[in-house]
Amino acid sequence: MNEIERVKDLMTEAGSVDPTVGSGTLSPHLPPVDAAALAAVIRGLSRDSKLVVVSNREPVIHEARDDGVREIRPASGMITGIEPIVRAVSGTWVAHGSGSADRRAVDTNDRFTVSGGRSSYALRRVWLTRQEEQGYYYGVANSALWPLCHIVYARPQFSRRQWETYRRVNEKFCAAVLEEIGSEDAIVFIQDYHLALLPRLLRQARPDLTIVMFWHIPWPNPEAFRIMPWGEELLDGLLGSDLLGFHIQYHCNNFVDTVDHRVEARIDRELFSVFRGGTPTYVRPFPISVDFEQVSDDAVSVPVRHRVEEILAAIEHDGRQQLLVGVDRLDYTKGIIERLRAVDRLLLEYPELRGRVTLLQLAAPSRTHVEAYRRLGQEMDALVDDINWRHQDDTWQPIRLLRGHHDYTTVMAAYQVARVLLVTSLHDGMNLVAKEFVAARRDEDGVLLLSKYTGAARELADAVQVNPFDIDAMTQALYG
Ligand code: ADQ
Repeated sequence: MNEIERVKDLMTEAGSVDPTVGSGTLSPHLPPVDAAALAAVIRGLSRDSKLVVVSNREPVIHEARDDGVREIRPASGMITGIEPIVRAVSGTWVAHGSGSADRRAVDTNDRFTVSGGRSSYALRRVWLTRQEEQGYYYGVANSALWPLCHIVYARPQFSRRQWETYRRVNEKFCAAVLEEIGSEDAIVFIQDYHLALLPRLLRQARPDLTIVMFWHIPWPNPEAFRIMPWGEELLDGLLGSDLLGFHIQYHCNNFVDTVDHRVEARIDRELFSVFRGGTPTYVRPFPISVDFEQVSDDAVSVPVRHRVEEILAAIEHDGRQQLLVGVDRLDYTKGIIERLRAVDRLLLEYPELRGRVTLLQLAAPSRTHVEAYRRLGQEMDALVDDINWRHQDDTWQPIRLLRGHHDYTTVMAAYQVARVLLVTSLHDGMNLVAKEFVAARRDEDGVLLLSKYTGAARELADAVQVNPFDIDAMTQALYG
């Protein structure tokens, strides 16, 4: 078995989840997926090599506040999934320095040491101009590729100028990675749709590198992908990797079918690999998960128990209400509007539930410079107002919206207070909120209402699975 194959086997083992089948109540029988297991995988590949993880989003952001500089951990499933790996092998993480105080925190080589937790690692920040951020991040990545890959009826926006910026920024990341590696052997582990051209750029500069790419979001079928004007270049970029990972086999199949339709390449369906330009790219599913034991322990810690009390006091919970909980980035793929409509309909159809059910929604603002996200925020606020106005009384409101980026303790506390956790994504590569909830609820007393269109739905067979586009069915699932 070659090294890539070995990694694939180990990662699949480490990332798989096998909860026992039941009736909607969770049993957290996940095998431990911890930093050590994932690190063992990467170490297998990089025994004598340096590990460099590359992503757009940085794992730690420094923000300037009135009272000094604050360190923020962004709400990102990519970071939740990948950080334990780089931490465990004390690797280097190259990412866009996006915080207002990021430059103040780095040394003369633009590096910052991320400590805390079990071990530390180096964060190398790449600086982007506002124009680069606009074209590459808000433009190609989040107005073209994100809607293209999720297929949730949000029309992708394509612009040649933005594509040129996207290419330039990928080149910038390439230069930073090469600088970090120097003349060493290295395995470069690239994250996500922001950096699709990076594998080929690195391959051309350093054919000896081991390049692993993980695509955290869905890959669409060839019919949906065909409208991408620079599809060939994007596919060629990805095919610079030795190993290309998606969460589930279905996305691997879509990717290989897309290659088949769009570029010249030799596809080996037995090995599930693509040959373009000499070296094979193995395409494999790695169902990413969370550090189950860690989350499980954190969820019952003293700070989380205190936060539970604080949350219940803040929403004036008087013990009579069952709490439905949502924890999301404010993103149109997460089905927040559909979830609100289902709660509204529940209260209309079953008025006896008024005063007895409350939805606590944590929503972290995201990509606020993209028009579609701004509109979503406005739509959500208007709908919450509307629903509360329709059903509330002097002592109770059906929807409690906690808008903002919440810390880990608050997220864990929200899982603890939930009778039902609502994950209603219209489409989602995996969805780690669902897995965190399973890990956090040792009491096996919470219910997970989970969209069928998440990668997680393939593994979490115990959850009550719903079609989030079908509001009536969601209403009935909530009532049941
Ligand atoms: P995301 O779309 O970011 O990830 P998800 O996997 O659910 O989605 O992870 C979100 C993470 O952010 C979780 O760790 C959660 O605790 C945290 N979070 C969510 N809302 C928050 C809030 N309001 N405040 C603070 N923290 C919050 C992308 C893909 C997913 C895929 C992951 C990992 O879209 O499909 O599962 O990458 O590959």
